Amino acid sequence: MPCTIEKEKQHMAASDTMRQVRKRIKRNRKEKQVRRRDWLRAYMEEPEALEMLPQRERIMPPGERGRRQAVLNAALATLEDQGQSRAIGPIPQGEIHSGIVVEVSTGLCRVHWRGRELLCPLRGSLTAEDTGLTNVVAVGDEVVLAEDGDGQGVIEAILPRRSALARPHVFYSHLKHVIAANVEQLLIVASWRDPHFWPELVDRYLIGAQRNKLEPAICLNKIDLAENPLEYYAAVQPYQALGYRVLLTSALNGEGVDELREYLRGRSTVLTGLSGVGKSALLTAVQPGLELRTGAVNSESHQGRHTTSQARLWPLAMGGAVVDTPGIREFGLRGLKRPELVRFYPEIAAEAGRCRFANCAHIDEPDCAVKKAVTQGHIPEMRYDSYCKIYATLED
Ligand SMILES: Nc1nc2c(ncn2[C@@H]2O[C@H](COP(=O)(O)OP(=O)(O)OP(=O)(O)O)[C@@H](O)[C@H]2O)c(=O)[nH]1
Ligand SMILES: [Mg+2]
Ligand SMILES: [Zn+2]
Repeated sequence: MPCTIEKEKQHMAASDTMRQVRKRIKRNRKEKQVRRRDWLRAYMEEPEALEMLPQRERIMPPGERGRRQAVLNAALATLEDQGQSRAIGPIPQGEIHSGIVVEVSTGLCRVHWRGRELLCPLRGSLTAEDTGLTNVVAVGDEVVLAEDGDGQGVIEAILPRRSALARPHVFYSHLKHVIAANVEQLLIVASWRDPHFWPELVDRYLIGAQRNKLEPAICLNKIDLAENPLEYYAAVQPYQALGYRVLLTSALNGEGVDELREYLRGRSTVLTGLSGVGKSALLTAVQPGLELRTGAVNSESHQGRHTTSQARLWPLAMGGAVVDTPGIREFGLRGLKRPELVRFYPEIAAEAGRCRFANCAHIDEPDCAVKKAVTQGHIPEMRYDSYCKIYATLED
């Protein structure tokens, strides 16, 4: 098997180099006839000789593209193999009446089951061992219950997840913590002020959504606190230009809440963002009966006070469900390698092909087309800044 992959990589590298050579030949047909013949001969006789071509020629060293592809495939493979699509515990034969976990606390889960809400312990044999995860059960999980005599239930098994929002655990960073299971969309909530809009965190969540295969959208809340709407229009424009859905809201005066309601209708959505941005306030505005606890932001630090302390799933009367989560300051991207980061910045990737060095990281290399595009205003500075900050935290 490894042998086949190796062959495939070599083949990819060779055909890619050939393609580059052909392109080059076409471009230079008129003025550089002699050189073209030299290249071709060099390639036919000694493919490695192409390594000696100046970097300006935009020809990657043999094997470079294959190497990049292998790194990327490895990254994607680890994402797919998150141990989340396996059932945990024995699944009974025949018809299953599963319940949905709406809240998890130590040793106990609140489960919606046959129209009732039960507090259920987990069967002791269920463990997260070998899953690469720190938690065996998460909000949104579908579980199989065994009823005991007193109308209470015990969680016997956790059904395979269709999707999940997971992030590296804060302390055991080689393991992941599932924030919410079986959700379709990730609503990244930020506030314009109190706490201040923080693009790097938004970008981290966007990357997290893509890695978790969830559809992201950005909600910029507290727009009532802006002096001039032009300020926040400019901040969200780069995201709109990339095709991300952006909702502009105020839970205080109701602006944008109708649009938010339509976005949530009939879908399962997890809300995430810093403490104090207004996640719980927005959900209460969408469905007034919810009356979720909200907490004032500290007037000096402009930070929230972690009012929501547990993730909780709420079914929506109009159809769909939302998971309100506690504010998260960090969204680690462990496992993502530096060369892969650019994939998550399409506007940077679009310019990267024109850099002098094929392996340009766009940080401090000479003749970097990306940096030039930033100076010329073709790439938003805000996005480039967050690219550099995130790049600095990743492994090679
Ligand atoms: N001015 C203004 N204040 C808002 C808005 N939305 C929420 N707030 C206030 O911001 C504070 C924090 O709101 P929460 O809903 O508790 O924030 P949260 O994101 O749920 O915070 P955590 O539960 O700590 O993660 C509360 O005092 C809200 O009243 C808004 O659109 N405008
Ligand atoms: Mg909250
Ligand atoms: Zn560059």
